[in-house]
Amino acid sequence: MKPCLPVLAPVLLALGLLLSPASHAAESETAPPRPRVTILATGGTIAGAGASAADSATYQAAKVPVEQLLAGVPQLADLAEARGEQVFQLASESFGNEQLLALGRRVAELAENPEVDGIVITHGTDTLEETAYFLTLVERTDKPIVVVGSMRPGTALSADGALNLYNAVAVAGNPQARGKGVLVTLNDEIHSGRDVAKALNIKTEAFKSPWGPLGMVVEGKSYWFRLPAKRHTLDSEFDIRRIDSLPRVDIAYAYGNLDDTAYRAFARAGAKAIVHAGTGNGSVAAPLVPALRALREEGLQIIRSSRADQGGFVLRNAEQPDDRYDWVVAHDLNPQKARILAMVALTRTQDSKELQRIFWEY
Ligand code: DAS
Repeated sequence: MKPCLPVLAPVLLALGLLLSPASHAAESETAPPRPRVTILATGGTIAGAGASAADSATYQAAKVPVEQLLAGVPQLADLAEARGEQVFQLASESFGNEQLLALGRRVAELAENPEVDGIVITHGTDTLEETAYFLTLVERTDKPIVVVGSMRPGTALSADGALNLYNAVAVAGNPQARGKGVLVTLNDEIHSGRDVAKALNIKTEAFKSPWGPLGMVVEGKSYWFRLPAKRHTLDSEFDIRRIDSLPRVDIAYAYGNLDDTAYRAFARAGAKAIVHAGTGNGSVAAPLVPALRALREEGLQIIRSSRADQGGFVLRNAEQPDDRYDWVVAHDLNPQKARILAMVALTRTQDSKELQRIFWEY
């Protein structure tokens, strides 16, 4: 005859295998409060929708509102008290300086709010790396700020957005994520907002950091292996609350047979700096040097970076006499990140030696 539970209960209780209703209630009363995470939605594929489940690459980005994103992942409630806010509904290739500033200001307001423990930003993947770097430069907080996107729309088979969002909220609610700069989580990895870039445009394993991810997030738990080495957030000299506008900085992509047409056009359009996305070690074709030197003499900053897609490593006076030409080198920043740093730095200095210090430190 099977012994019934009332007989077994005292034994199970004694063994701690069965919590009495009272201790259950006590346990839930003693469970730590869930972190309060705000999710700022801006659009992108993570909010995308395709016509059929087989459409993993053919879809419209920036369609699904934030309430629906959150409703699609009810497990978020196990991780945090999550609330959503729709900041924009854009494919991120359409982000401009105005979106960067508006998003940065909203993040700063939330970071100052004692009722907010962490912030997640859902974002298109095309310019996610630029936004993440911008925020790491200008947000003066140690609260976790996690930028997340997806490579497939939520309507597709094996969509990656729901788990990416779950992991992003897990990291944003994790006190261990404090003070590590702005983070990017996709594909189970935790990357530094400074280092990460979109290396592939079709795989879920799209984002790479040349020096490796900071960690992993698996089943909502974060595992850390490295820390950022460059200045960021609380250690930054920049503050979104003191930036009214961003100067124009353009990127000229180098290739064989390039002439100075693009550089002169950018200068005429009012660029304060041009990032030269050079071949190899940020090389500059000989016929181009006089034009870039002339632009420098007219007051425009020249910043040498590398078009190498796994990240460059441009050193001063290696390929070009930067000291003599008074040019700046972008160190290991790719051209699009060099542009972000140049814009932010130019809000505080026009001095090329100060600019170079900033490129070494950030
Ligand atoms: N167009 C892309 C963007 O919004 C879609 C994506 O991959 O998120 O960045």
